[in-house]
Amino acid sequence: MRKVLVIGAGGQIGTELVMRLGDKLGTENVIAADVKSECPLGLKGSQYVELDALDRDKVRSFIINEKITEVYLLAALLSATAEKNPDFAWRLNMEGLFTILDLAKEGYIKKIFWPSSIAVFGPTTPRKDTPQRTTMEPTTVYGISKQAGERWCEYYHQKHGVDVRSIRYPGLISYTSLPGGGTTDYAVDIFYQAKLGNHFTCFLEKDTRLPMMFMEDAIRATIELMEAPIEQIKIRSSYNLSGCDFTPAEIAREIEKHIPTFHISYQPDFRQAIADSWPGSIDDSEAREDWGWKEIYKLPDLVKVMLENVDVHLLT
Ligand code: AKB
Repeated sequence: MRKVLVIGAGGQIGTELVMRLGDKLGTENVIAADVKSECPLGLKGSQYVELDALDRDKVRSFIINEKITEVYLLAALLSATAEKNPDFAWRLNMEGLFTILDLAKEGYIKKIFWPSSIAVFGPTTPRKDTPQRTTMEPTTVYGISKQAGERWCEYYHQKHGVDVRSIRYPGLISYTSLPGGGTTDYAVDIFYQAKLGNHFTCFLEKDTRLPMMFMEDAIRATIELMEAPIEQIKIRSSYNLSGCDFTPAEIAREIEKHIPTFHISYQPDFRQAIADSWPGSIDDSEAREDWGWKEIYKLPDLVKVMLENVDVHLLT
C-alpha cells in the first residue's frame, strides 16, 4: 500500500507530478503539500495540506500520523532567487531534506525522491557531454546546496540504508504552471511572449547552450526512477539526465517556423554568469543503462507542443 506526500507541490514540477501520481495510484493515495494556506490553482482536485518544509515538527507528525510511505521533496529556491537570498535558500534547500532523511532512517518512510540539478556542476566541469562523475565546483548558492544534498543522500543510503533516489534535472519546460526563479526560465517565458505577439528580450546571450527537458519526459523519468527495482539503482547521489539542449537563438529559430513575425533580442543580466558556469549538454548513459531512461521530446516537438498549449492567462 503506497501513500505519497509531495512537499512543495505548488511549483512547476509538483503540479504535474501530483496529477500523474494521482492517475497512477488514485487521488486518495496522493497528498499535495505546500506552504500556501489556499490550495494553489494547479492542484485543484487533489488532496491538499498546508505544510512548511521548514516546520520540522509539523512535517514529522503529519508523515507519521498519515502513515506516509513515500515523499517527493520538491520545496526549494532555484538558482536566480537563491543568489538574492542565500541564507534562506541554504536553510530551505537543506533543512527540509534532513527532516525527510531522518524520518526514513527511523523507518517511517520507505522511499524518498529528492531533485538535484545540473547546477551541481561548475565552471571547471567539462561543458560538453558532462559525465556523471567529474569535477564539481559549483559557484552558486543553489548549486552548492544541491551538491551538499547529493552527498547527504548518498551518506544516508550507505550508513542507514535509506532508499533515496534523485535526478539532476536540466531546465524544465512546461505549460501547466510557470517556473519561478531559475536561470533556465527564459525557455518558458519565450513561449508566452511569442504567443502574445510580443518582442522577447532574453536575459541570456544568444549562444548560451543549456541542457533542457520537456516536463512530460521529466515526470516520466521521475516515476520510472521511483518504480525501478532497488537493485537497478546504482547511484544514490543523483543521476545525470538528458532531454535536449539548445541556445536562445536556436529555440527562437524553431519558434519562428511557427510564428514568422517572432522577434528576439538579447540583454544578459546576472543570470548569464550562472548559465556560463553550467554544462551545455549532459551524458546520461548511466541512467539509460541502470533503469532504462530514454527521452522522447527533442527541440522541434517541444516547441510545437508548447506553442499549442501555453495559456497566456496564466500570466495574469
Ligand atoms: C534553474 O534554472 O535554477 C533550474 C535548474 C536548472 O535547476 N531550472
